[in-house]
Amino acid sequence: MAPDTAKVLLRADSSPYTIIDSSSAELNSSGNGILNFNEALDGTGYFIVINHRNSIETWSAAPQSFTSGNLSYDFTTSSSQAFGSNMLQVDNSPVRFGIYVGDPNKDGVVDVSDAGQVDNDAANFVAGYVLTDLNGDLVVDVSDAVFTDNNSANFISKVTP
Ligand SMILES: [Ca+2]
Ligand SMILES: [Ca+2]
Repeated sequence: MAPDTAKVLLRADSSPYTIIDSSSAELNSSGNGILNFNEALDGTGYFIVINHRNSIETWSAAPQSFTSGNLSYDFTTSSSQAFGSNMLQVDNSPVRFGIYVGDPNKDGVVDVSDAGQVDNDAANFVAGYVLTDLNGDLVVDVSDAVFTDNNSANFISKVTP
């Protein structure tokens, strides 16, 4: 993947799933990142919520807890690592899953309004670190529009408890 910043929230394990803490870090080309949280407690369950600038917000399948100040969670091993299995297989060897991209207006749904935004920027040859560059190559073109087209056709939206 193209390295990019993700914001990760820790949310309480029961309704209304209050935001307990948040942290941002750049995820590397393997999708790994180390985040520091100041408010998290050992032995308390938190949903891990990934927020990325133009992707669908994605929650961990179940609450996770810290032990001795550490928590490791890998979303990529199976779609079932995400709440509602809301991820897509992005590689066969090794098998890897990723969160859905294509929500530059960040309303939790990939639909025609996102596709319109990408199509407009592609028509205007927009380049750089912009929300409509969905594959992270710093250019907005038809290869980005494929994501909004496919994911809107499949009615991709965020799935939360
Ligand atoms: Ca959207
Ligand atoms: Ca692009």
